[in-house]
Amino acid sequence: MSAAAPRRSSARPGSPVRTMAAKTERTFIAIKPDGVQRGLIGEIVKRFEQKGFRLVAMKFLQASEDLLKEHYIDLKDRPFYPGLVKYMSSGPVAAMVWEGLNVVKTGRVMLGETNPADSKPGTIRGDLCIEVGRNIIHGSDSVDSANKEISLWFKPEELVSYKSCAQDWIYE
Ligand code: DAT
Ligand code: MG
Repeated sequence: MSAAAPRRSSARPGSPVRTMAAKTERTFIAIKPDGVQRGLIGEIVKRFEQKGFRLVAMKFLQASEDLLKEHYIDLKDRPFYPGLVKYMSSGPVAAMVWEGLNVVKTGRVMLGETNPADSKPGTIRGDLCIEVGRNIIHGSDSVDSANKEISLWFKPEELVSYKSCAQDWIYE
């Protein structure tokens, strides 16, 4: 690339800030009650680990209807909202925060489409489930929603800081 190539980033020339920040992007991932009951926690965690993302927080809980109503507040006017809240609160979920470069967008690609029928093989929903109302996993759809969801589900002190020993083999 020539030195005069147009810059897409608004960061100062030569500034490492943008790259550093992007590697610490975080997303909220939750294995839903059907994923837990079907014994898929290990399979799903494995995919995020093997991709190279870093686990920041993880907890196993049966979420209250109030928490889930808030989590899905943007969908409150949809006809499936009451059923969704009921299903999500019907059993334990595994709630997690994962970190890495473009983890929000890449995480959504790894999940597949909302409806498993539209999800490609190789994605979590494409490989492991069939119906939209039992699609086994949640993943934040934007950095803004990720930040909101992480603070809804986790206290700041539950987010663990450490350097992964694989970091320098995952990023150049
Ligand atoms: P996603 O989970 O892919 O972000 P969403 O935010 O639009 O999808 O919806 C949240 C969840 O609501 C989704 O994972 C499953 C359920 N849902 C969405 N659309 C639905 C529908 N048409 N019928 C039943 N459940 C639906
Ligand atoms: Mg969503």
